[in-house]
Amino acid sequence: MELYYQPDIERMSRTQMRDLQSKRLVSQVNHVYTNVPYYKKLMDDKGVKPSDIASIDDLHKLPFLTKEDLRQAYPYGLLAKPLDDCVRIQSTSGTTGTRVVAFYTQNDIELWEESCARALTAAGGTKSDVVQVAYGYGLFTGGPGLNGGSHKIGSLTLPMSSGNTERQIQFMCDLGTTIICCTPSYAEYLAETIEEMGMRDKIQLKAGIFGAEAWSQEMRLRLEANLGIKAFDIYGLTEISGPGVSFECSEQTGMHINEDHFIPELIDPETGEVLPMGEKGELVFTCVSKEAFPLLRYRTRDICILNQDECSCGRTLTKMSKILGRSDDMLIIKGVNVFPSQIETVLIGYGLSANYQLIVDRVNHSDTLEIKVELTPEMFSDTVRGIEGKEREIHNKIANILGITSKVTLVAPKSITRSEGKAVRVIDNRKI
Ligand code: DLL
Repeated sequence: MELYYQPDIERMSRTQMRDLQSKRLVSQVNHVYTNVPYYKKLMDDKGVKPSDIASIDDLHKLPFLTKEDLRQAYPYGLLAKPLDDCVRIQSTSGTTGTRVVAFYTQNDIELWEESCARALTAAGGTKSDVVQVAYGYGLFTGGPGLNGGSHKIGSLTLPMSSGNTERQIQFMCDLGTTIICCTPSYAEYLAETIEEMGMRDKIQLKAGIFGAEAWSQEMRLRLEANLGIKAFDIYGLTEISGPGVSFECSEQTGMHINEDHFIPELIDPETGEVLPMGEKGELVFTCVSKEAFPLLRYRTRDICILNQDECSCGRTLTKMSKILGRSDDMLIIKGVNVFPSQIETVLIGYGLSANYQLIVDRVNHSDTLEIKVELTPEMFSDTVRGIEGKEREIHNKIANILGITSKVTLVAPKSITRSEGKAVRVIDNRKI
């Protein structure tokens, strides 16, 4: 069986990796300074010259890039190659009104697909697998990224895109899909529907590659049990290339970062100060191999922890924890910082489904939080315990953990609108 992986890169010593990163960084800074007037100005304003960057120890001297820079430079202002050399764009719709448009040369596509191929390989993927890609295709990076990765390892690729759930399941059974790639919320929906269609015995899945939105360890265990798979997290963002910036291996204790291409740093989101390994902070990436859209020190707003502990899979690539929240969408309710994932953990702890919505409002100058969560079908038919008692219990638990009161509403299965892509977890009416 042929495995697609590069042990020389994924398993090189820390010293070798630092040397490789330093070499690529120096050349990338020169490329960007020479070809991107927008970034040259940022560096000039900060008084940094390309010659000041001799190794990754100098990375901290470079200015940060933010979504605001992307907005200002839209659409071509951060392009580092002539448009003639670009072969693709991908984009996000941008829920906050900031659209990201990323450009790719053919080499950039290769590099991105290779990152996804490494992710599939780490999840056990080989040329003998049938990979069903149920992420959206089109401008969203999920479908094209995993599709390309799957081709690279030589798997039979089903470019299903998202939606049309019954057809997904039919194909899954007929063609013997072994690896499913989709958002974790869509995976839950697939699992529910497989159960309803009585197809559980007919599926041959062994692994799921789930990302593009935050999901908890509790959700992992449930997906693994319901689909009979091992569930792997995958992370990425359009600005940096798409899925495959980092990926989980069999150890499932964090996602290995493809740091030969994307150098990670962790910073204090308030001060911008670089934090040591093991601390919790905002993830920042510097793209050292990309040609067309190579962002340097890009602030992702994603909060996580980095570590370089030895991994049983043998990879030496730095690992990032699951995303613990975002430095910009963290909810502040009645002055308390709330990450939706904290609430999700409580809900799943009560055996509830992961289909929930947090509705935040302001009534008489005071914040309110309503937590709408779906009962599982078993709970819905169990009238013995009483819904009100359960709602009170969850309310008390959340009050205990977060220190805020909320209105908990348990609703019937399937009454919260399903998304075929990323679930809409938070509705903040205070901003409207
Ligand atoms: O979501 C790329 C992707 C596609 C990743 C498929 C994984 C699988 P964007 O639409 O640009 O790109 O959104 C990027 O989504 O900054 C995170 O906040 C969030 N995100 C992505 N992966 C994860 C994950 C794609 N595994 C934004 N866990 C990022 C938590 C994630 N959040």
